Amino acid sequence: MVDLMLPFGEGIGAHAFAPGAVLLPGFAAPLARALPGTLAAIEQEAPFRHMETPGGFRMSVAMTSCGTAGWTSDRSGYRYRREDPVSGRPWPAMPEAWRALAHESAAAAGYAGFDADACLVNRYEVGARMSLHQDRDERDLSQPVVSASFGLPATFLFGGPKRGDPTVRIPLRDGDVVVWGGESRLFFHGIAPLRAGGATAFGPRRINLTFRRAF
Ligand code: MD3
Ligand code: FE
Repeated sequence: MVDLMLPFGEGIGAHAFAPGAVLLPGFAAPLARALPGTLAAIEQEAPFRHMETPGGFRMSVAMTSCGTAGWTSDRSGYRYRREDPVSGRPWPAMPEAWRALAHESAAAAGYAGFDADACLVNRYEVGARMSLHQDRDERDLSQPVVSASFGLPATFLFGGPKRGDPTVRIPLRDGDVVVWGGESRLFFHGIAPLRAGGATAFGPRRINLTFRRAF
């Protein structure tokens, strides 16, 4: 546990819980108040949608993106694109406060100079889940991924470099940030089905932002 004094953290600590991964509890709390309005603006240009996996399954998580690159999945595979295939237009701009959060979080975790060009916005309703996967569609896998969680808590499933490796369950709560770099960058991970909970400022759901350097 290392103490940090940074603009996004208020007397919080950082926990390194896997090789290269650092949990920054509450680090994203300053973004929470503006989140519903910011999401509404993004959603207006690039609505949440349930993408299809290459194998033909509908994802239970609804997704959209902002930034110069957005992540997409369809029958032809996973990839980042400069345009949203739904509108044919560029993705909405990444809000400056979000970009700054990603940069400051990465720096606090020891990854200076992180400049995200993509923010994938995941929306979980009760029951939605994300099965175990690796994130490897980004060009430079030496760049970390920064994730920020809002709303209902979720159980994050964290494995190892091989699909069959045992998983540990880590609670991710409103305002938590995790920086995934080093070895953990390619570890298998997922989200257990979201459990019902109380209300949030944006309804009974969870929002996860993942910041990436895609191109
Ligand atoms: C570890 N999202 O979008 S966030 C994803 O809560 C994704 O929506 C989950 O996995 C969510 O790809 C988990 C934590 C996370 C995100 C990206 C990672 C952990 C990661 C990339 C590499 C290693
Ligand atoms: Fe992932």
